[in-house]
Amino acid sequence: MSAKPESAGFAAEPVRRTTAFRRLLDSPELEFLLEAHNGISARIVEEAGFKGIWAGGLCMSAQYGVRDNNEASWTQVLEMLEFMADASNLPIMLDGDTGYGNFNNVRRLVRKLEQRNIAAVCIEDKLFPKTNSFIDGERQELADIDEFCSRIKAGKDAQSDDDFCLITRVEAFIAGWGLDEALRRAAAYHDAGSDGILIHSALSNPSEVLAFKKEWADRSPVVIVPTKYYATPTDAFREAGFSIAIWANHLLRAAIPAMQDCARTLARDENLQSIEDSVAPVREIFRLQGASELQAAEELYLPVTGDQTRAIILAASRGSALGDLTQDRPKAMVEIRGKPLLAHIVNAYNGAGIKRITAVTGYRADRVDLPALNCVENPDYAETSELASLVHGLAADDDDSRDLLVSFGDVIFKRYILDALDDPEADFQIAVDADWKASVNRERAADYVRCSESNSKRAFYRDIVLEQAAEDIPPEQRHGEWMGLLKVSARALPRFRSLVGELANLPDNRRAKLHVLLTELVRRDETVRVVYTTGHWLDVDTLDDLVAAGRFA
Ligand code: SPV
Ligand code: MG
Repeated sequence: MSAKPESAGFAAEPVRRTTAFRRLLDSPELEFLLEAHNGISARIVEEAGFKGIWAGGLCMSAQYGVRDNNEASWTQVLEMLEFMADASNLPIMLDGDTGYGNFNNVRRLVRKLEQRNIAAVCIEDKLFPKTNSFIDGERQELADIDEFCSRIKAGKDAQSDDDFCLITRVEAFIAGWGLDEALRRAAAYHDAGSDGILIHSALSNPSEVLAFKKEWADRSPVVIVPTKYYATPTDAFREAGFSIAIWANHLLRAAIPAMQDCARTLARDENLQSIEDSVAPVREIFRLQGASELQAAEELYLPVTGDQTRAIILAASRGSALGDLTQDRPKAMVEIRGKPLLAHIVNAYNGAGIKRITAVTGYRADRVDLPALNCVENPDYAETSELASLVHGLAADDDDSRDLLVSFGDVIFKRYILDALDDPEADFQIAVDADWKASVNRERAADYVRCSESNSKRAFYRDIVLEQAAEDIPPEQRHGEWMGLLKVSARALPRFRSLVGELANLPDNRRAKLHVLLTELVRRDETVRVVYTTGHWLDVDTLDDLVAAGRFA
């Protein structure tokens, strides 16, 4: 495929990782690969600015907790490579050990690596199962040259991308042979089609690799792993003309003392304070995982759920009618079937997928303590009422990107009523019990409503709107009782906020209840949609209500 010229107005094609690796190998500069052994370390290597990754056998086996003796299977290595290739865009060279067998294993390996977007593989002239070069290297047996060349040829024949690289690693020095053997092997491997030579040495000085490079000259690129001759200045490698230096194990080695220190400190101190400042914040893990990309994708793909709604529960009042029961707690915390009233309300919200809930507290605010509930206090609860509490609830959460539900801390309801307030077009929706007569004998103030139409089968198919809400609507004009549930669309929230603020500032409204707000919405030509239900809610005012609530819950 020919590259499209940028000047012709086409975007440049992304460089394939194989091509990127081949450029590193062929570059006249000394290039560097850093070791990575899993997805997160691969990302860290890329972020640090490296141009390529060494997927080293030592560190990959170590992160699995096994020895560098082919104890991890080659497919386990492959699986990890897949995570690494997903986590970074860099070309990765696999330390393919001996190729995991003979020519047949190597060609299958190459095909599988190409499928996983791995740019290169390095195989070493030893026998399966291999041993790490730094463990008794002199006792390690080298492969027969011809047999090893068959691995190289089969690997090269198997690749389908011309830029995929197969590097061969000469272990002659490791196994105690001299320069002549190293050169003899390198020449044979080169003739078999190898793209470059990795010359390895376990000496603490670079004499072996420098001697090799001097004789080999530029017959093909030469790669080194200076783990043992680490004290050599990097410029010495540059001057000698090496192609790539591999820092082969340093991320894992950096992590080991950090993990050991952290583990020992925690075992000794049994608290997290002493290590908190020396460990990465959790959000750094999220960043490295790319969590923000998923959040953006969720907004794009996931259906809108209840989580698009938040709630404010007005729970500031004592509920004196409950006598001793509210001596040391607000009404919302009185227990019904072993759980506070408020917990039943929170459960109904949670059941509808609503988690973000603010409770406005007042009387004995210290007793309102439920998990995952955000509390805000109305300090003037004794001299104010519902409207003032709502001001505090709105001020506590300025997220106007979600719809808002408002309800009372002493009203329990079935979850389906929340689901019924589901008109996406409506800016204001209220739940009204059409069966208001069922509770008319109770001695209590109730928020009655007059609507555009009474509840009926016909009404089910129509948009019913609120006309008035008040405690003193004459019985013949009542269409139902408002159960305290109001839903405000995110769209209307800015309007709603300013109206609530305006009304609450009027001196006459210091003790105003929410029906004042509903009627004012209507007066200002807002459409307040009415959703009729019959029953399935309960306003807890008296001891009798409490008994009924026990049955209801
Ligand atoms: C590796 O990193 O696994 C290597 C280099 O093969 S070495 O450990 O030096 O043999
Ligand atoms: Mg290795």
